[in-house]
Amino acid sequence: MSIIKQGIYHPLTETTAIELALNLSIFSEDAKLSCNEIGDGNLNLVFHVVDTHAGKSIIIKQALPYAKVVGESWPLTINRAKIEADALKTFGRIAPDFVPAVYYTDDVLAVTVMEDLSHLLIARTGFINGETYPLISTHLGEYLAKTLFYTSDYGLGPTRKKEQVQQFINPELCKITEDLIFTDPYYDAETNEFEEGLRPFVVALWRDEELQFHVNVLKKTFLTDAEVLLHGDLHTGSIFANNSETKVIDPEFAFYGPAGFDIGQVFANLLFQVIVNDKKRDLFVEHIETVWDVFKNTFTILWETQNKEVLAQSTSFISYNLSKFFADALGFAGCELIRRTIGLAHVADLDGIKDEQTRLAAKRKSLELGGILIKQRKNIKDLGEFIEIVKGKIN
Ligand code: SR1
Ligand code: MG
Repeated sequence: MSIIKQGIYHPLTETTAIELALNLSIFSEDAKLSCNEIGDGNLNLVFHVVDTHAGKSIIIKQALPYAKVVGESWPLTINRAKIEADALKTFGRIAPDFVPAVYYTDDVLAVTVMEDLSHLLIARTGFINGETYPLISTHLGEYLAKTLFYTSDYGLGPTRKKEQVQQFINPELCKITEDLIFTDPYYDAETNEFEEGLRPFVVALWRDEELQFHVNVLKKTFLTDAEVLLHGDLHTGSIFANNSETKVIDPEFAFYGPAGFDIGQVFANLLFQVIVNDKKRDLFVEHIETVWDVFKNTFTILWETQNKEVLAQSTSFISYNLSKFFADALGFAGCELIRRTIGLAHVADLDGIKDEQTRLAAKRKSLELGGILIKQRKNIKDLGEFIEIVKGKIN
């Protein structure tokens, strides 16, 4: 008898996840499956289902009706599973090399069944363990260029684009970002988490009216600039990698927003390694340069060859757009540096530093660099100047 309740949402267990997997005909009927819940993120259950005999495996991801990082007191729509599955399919059509394959979705159970990427490692974990993944920045530059161009008005045409804007309306997950990235770190909010040694710097930040003005402007850009379909949470915990492959996972925060947001999150999460990884700092600086160079070159080619908008193909207009993306990306990177240091949901790059003084010094650098990027984003004229500022602040 089936133990999966039909038509009703309920959280899966390792046993019911196996039953679901057998029902999908991905494995043979007599397969002996084993299953482990391996979710270590902030929001979802993740089941790893394996048929060792046939050498086959899948991932079953299920949204919980609350934020796992906080508990049942923070209810959350399970509709995010549909947004995530739709985004994986959309990004998978545009950039198949960099997105896991989706095998099955169930909107009632809020389940997505997808390719198992366990031959790869979460990039943040890999970086902390000393990996540098030589191709990750080239791959991310290409992924960003393709997903951001092909979902824009210029790559998709205005009618299809508006249909997609509608499909990816994602108010609850956007609200999390609006609060946790653009609001809470800038006042004494309950969600903030920081160690006492940082308090003087945090209080100074709460009193910095110039900073708050610029964060307000960036938040307005996030709220209103429906330029492209964003991943929406593109930190290094949303990327699987090894030395030859890169896969972008977890787009449950996907929505139409400013292109610079995804780029900025990638910059910021590479900057954490620039800040903490003395021995490999130059390699992570190079990764940031490569992400932008590959993004810019690939996006420009797509713009010039695939543009649906006749009048858009002027040098001055592409350069206007790239400058906007770059300035926005620097500002959003600054916001990400600050929120991951003093807000809810930190990063192990910083929190994992054992020595207190070293950790506090790294966190201060993150806050300072974040503030500079937010305030100076429109005055930083190019990549070279950005990198000079980073090096000046970190060394
Ligand atoms: C309550 S969710 C906290 C954070 O985890 C996700 O990965 C996003 O980064 C979000 O801001
Ligand atoms: Mg996530």
